[in-house]
Amino acid sequence: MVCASAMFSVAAFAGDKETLGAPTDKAIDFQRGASSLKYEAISFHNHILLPIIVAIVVFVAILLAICVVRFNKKSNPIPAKFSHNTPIEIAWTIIPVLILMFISIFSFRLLFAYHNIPKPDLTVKAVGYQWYWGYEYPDQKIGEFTSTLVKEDKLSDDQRAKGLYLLAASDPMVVPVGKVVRVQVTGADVIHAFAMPAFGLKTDAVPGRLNETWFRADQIGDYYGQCSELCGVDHSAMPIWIKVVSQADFDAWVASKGPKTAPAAATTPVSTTPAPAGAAPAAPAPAAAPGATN
Ligand SMILES: [Cu+2]
Repeated sequence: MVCASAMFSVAAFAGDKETLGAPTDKAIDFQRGASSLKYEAISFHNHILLPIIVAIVVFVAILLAICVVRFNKKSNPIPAKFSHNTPIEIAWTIIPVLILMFISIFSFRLLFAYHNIPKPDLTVKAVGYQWYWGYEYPDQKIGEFTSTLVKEDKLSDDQRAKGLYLLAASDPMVVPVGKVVRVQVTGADVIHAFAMPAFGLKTDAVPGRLNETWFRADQIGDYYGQCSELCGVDHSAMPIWIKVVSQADFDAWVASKGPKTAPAAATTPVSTTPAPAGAAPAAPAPAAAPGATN
């Protein structure tokens, strides 16, 4: 079993794939998305908000220029005395309301898209701890395993080349491509936030509360995010690594990770940094960890 897992971990994740989430040199726009929610969020920004913002800025700049040129002391020595203009006041109240209503149509549409989770193919529970993440697959009977930061001096050359400082994690959340993944998010100690820019996700991990979000990854690859709620001294050391694989690879990963009957205390943590007591990963031997390949 261990041998098969080791072979799997070498072979399964090879080949060209997407890597999103690392900083990109000289980039100014949003990072590319890899899920429908993110495409819609980017489209909402680029096609609805941005034109409206630009139009308003141009309009106000023109008004300002007119005021500066036509109503300065030299060209308008005797200023008008009136201070009210009812039609204009009605217009500058109604028009912004109409603009906001127009924006809200698209804003609510996006909000509902986030809220109305399609029938999930897979459920993953993500638990935020000070300072690492735990992932659990209840339907696959995979008990919680932890995902900790790969420290800077432990980064592989590949990770270094991809700019994965503070993004590389010991173990990924593995999900199949093209499937609806429901993520249940909670916190074990303080409030954290599960954020994955490539999928347009940011959901608070609140102790005692189970929040839900979802995504459907379009492309096989590695996606990186970070805890996005200030949660203590190592807040910056809580990377989130989602590994999107083919269904076959996912099934193989589930089999390698599979339900274990051995007590958790007997297993060796796969993390590069030791997880605190009580959070012993239910993972098998380190050889089975896909993280070892990256
Ligand atoms: Cu956190």
